[in-house]
Amino acid sequence: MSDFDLVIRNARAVTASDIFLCDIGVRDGLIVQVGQSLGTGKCEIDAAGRYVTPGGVDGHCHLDQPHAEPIRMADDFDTGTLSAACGGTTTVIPFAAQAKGQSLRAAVDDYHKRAGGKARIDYAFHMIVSDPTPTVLHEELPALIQEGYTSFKIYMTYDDLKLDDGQILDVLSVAREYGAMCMVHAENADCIEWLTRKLEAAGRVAPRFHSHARPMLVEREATHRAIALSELVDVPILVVHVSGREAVEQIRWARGQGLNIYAETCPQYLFLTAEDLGIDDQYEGAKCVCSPPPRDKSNQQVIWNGLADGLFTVFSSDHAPYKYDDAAGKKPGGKEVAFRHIPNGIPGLETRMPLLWSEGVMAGRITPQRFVELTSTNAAKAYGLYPRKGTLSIGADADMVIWDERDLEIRNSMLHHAVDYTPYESMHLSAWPGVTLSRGEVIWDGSQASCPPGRGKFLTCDTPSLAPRKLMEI
Ligand code: DUC
Ligand code: ZN
Ligand code: ZN
Repeated sequence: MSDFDLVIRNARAVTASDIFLCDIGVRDGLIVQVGQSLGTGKCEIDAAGRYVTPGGVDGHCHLDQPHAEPIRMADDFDTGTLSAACGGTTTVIPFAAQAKGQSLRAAVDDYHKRAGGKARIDYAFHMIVSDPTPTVLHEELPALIQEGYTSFKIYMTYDDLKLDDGQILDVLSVAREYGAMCMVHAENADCIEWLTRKLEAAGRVAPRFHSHARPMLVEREATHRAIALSELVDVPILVVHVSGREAVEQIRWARGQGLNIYAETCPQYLFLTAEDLGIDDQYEGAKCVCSPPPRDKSNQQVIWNGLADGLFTVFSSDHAPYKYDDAAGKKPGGKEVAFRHIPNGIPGLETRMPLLWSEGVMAGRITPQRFVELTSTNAAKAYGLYPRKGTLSIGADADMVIWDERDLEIRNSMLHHAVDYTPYESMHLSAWPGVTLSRGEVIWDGSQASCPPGRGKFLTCDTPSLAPRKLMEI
């Protein structure tokens, strides 16, 4: 009779605070013991010489999010979560997006239908609030937060999603009263529209002009405004996909004021630059059109600094999967279109963790503990999943990655998403997940996935520990 369902032996275990050599005992999908020379397991994995980290929690990815015709996301919950598992991510939190005029509840119900029976790893939902009507503010949002949808994203740009400042103050007040985390996409919509029209009038519509229409100034201004609105309401916010120096400076300033401003960055701001959007009229740059756009080498260093020194709270993929050579993707209706009409986003669910382990930890830029904090622990804390997810403690779900240190070249053909490219094609890495475990089951063994559609469980979220309720009047 075995003591455990699974024992991982000789792990070099990493949490957000420590590294220690241990065996990890798993029963019924949970970590039940961490110690030396544990008893026997029905299954045993020898991790000698290898790091074992908590499974990744990707707190910002888009899967099967509805779009107007002809655009369609390449990944649904089936392919998206398969891809996540093979890259060491064991929990995803994509977005139930409210269309203007739609009830928030209807958006959440619809999203459950899209995920159910398909997700291969555990998942929770953020909401996107695009239409904060009195019913949404006073009935739907409070009720949904109390039911375990405790985070939502708001946009300061995109015509179909953006909120004005008064609307932002209204939703932030609800976040404060009910204890929810508000994620903010900070870019100034009017500046982008004005610049886009000028570029179009000059015939400058190739993909690379996407970055000319969204200079850092538009991100800096909106980041500052979002910080001010958060300060006015006295509620934390999490500024998502921070791209470079100017937004970073605003966030550093806010932190210096003692404000609870959290920040996220993503692989594209470490490994891509505006040059990846193409030269002259090349259309292939459409593959890297995302918002905010990648900046330049010096800004990549600013982002690395923020990852190393604690400025950033989370490192997410912002996986937004559109095929390149496809009428539903980067060539809408089968045509090469002006940059305004290129769907924004790049794939990255599977490459997020290996990129940061290889180029961050193994290259000596961040510690293993900081890696864990950025890719797993803090997302679990920011979105109400901690300590069930995001750590290697007794009672936590046995979600883990055992890292293989080996040289490899990223090829789209080795990835499991349904996108026809990766922005990181041919990049050299020195590590990849050798084993991914979800609730004690091996779902990726370094070459094969074994996580059927439907095995992923929906997670309701607690009040985020980084955004506790405040009941006092302002
Ligand atoms: N920008 C977003 O805000 N979301 C999806 C992808 C992108 O580029
Ligand atoms: Zn965004
Ligand atoms: Zn996004």
